[in-house]
Amino acid sequence: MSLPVFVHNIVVPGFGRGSKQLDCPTANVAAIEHLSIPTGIYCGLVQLLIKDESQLQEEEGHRQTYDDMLNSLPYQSPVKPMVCSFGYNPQFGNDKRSLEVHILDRLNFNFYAAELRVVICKKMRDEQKYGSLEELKNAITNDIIQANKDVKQFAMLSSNASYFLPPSASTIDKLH
Ligand code: ADP
Ligand code: RBF
Ligand code: MG
Repeated sequence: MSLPVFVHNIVVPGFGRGSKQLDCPTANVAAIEHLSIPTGIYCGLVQLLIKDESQLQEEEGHRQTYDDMLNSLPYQSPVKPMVCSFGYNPQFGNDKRSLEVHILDRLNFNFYAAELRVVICKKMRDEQKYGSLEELKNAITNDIIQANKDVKQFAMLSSNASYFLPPSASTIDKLH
C-alpha cells in the first residue's frame, strides 16, 4: 500500500514503557490488525480529538493545563507533526504489532480513550534491536530531529478536510 496512509481510532493503554523507560510517550492506537504497511518507524501528521472528560486524564503537576482542557471540551487539536513506530518493538520482543504515535509537542495531560486521526506520510527506517536502552533512546532522539525536518513537505495535508477536522478555535492560543 502506498503512503500516505490514514488511520482514525482510539488510544488504548500499552505497557507504560514509553514515558517511563524511553522519555518518549507513545499513544497506542487500537485495532490496527488490518494496517498493511511494512513494519518500521514513520513520520507524519496527527490530530487529537477529545470528546468528554472520560477521555482526559490529569498529568501530575499540571492541574492548570488539565482544567483549561476541561473548559475547552469537546477539543480538536491543531494538526501536529508526529513520529510513530509500527511493529513488534524488537527491543522488547512483543508478540503483536502495535502502532504507537509520539506527538511532537509537550502536552502535559494524558488522553487514553480519546481519538487520533493519523496520516502516516514517510518511512524513516526499520525497527531495530539495539545493544542497550540508551542506544534506542539516542535513535529516537535522532528520529525526532529528522521527523521535524521531513514532515515540513507534508504540511499542506494539514488542511485536507478528508483527514483532519477544524481545530477548536478557543484552545489554540491557550496551548501554544
Ligand atoms: P502506554 O504504554 O500506555 O502507551 P506511554 O508511556 O507510551 O504508555 O504513554 C502514552 C500516553 O501518554 C498516551 O496514551 C497519552 O495519553 C500520553 N501522552 C502525553 N503526551 C503525549 C505525546 N506527546 N505523544 C503521545 N502520547 C502522549
Ligand atoms: N522499538 C524498537 O524495538 N526498536 C526501534 O528501533 C524503535 N524505534 C522507535 C522509534 C520511535 C520514533 C518511537 C516513537 C518508538 C520506537 N520504538 C522502537 C518503539 C518503542 O520500543 C515503544 O514505543 C516503547 O517500548 C513503548 O511501547
Ligand atoms: Mg505507548
